[in-house]
Amino acid sequence: MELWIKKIESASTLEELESLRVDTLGKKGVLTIEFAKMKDILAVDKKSFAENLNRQKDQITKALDSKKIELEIIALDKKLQFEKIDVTKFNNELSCGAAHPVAETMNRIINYFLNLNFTVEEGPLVEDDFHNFQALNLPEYHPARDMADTFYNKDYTLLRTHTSPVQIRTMLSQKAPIRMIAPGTVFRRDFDITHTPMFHQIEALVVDEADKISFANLKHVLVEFLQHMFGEVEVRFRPSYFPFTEPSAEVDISCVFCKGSGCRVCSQTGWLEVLGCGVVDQNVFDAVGYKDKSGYAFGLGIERFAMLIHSIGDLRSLFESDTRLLGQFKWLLQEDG
Ligand code: 2NL
Repeated sequence: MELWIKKIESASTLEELESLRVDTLGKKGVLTIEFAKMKDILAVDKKSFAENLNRQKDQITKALDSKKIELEIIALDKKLQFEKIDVTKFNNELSCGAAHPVAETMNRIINYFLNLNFTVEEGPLVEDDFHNFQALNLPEYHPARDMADTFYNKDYTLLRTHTSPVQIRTMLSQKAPIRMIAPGTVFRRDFDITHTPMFHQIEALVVDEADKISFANLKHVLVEFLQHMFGEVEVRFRPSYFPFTEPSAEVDISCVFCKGSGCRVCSQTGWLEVLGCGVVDQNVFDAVGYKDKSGYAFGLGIERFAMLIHSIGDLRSLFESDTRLLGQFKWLLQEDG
């Protein structure tokens, strides 16, 4: 038995150890054969014979077990040497995605107004005439309702042409005060170098008791917002007209490319138009049953903002799904987390 113990102790692989186990404790192993002799042993000798065999079996089992643990540790060490992972190594081949510049710009604007405690409201893309036009002081024969500008369905529903119906729905379901933005997809029958039939808008609406909200409030919020988005720019308000606001204004920033000195992008004017705004027209409040209220609203096109922020020259490149465009925006993920 000493010999078997020695053999076990000098085994150098788990396979070798396993065959030693079979040779000793296996079905035809030396110890198993010894145990089988029990039946031929005289009754008086049986006890000491069995005790002796069991002791030997214990010794062999112990030797096998401890050698097994030893060899397993060695095998694991060997395996780890080959499978070592350097967690500090940078994998240049890892490729990650990027938010589309329109989505990223929309998120930036949403986050800005969330910080000002505005709520974010949503509504259906398929709208009806009341929410999209009538309630917004766009009467029945207004040119904006023209079949040439609006996608109408057979059942007289339509694809919303702006996100304003979301504000109408919000005013119909909530009481003032309201501070909200409505970001989303809108549709118009326009397709040329500067227009796509599907694009994105964010509109904002603030409503409170009569005389509480003024054009001055609107002007302050917009100047702060535009300087947050575009940096140190001049902001200019030009009188304009929208059916849903009175007074109304279009807002320009000094050209982000030439700093106002005149270039191709700003058509030598030094200014870029970025949004439209105004004080909510009383007719809109009447349409939603708001009494003695005051408010301001503004609306902007996300694509235009994205193009100005990222110096994208061609609107169509935003809709071509060319990964070479998206690839240029991966760094934004690292910056914003
Ligand atoms: C633009 C101009 C604007 C609004 C949108 C609005 C909505 C309600 C009431 C009053 Cl419910 N106004 N929206 C007001 C002024 C301008 O958008 O150029 N958008 C791209």
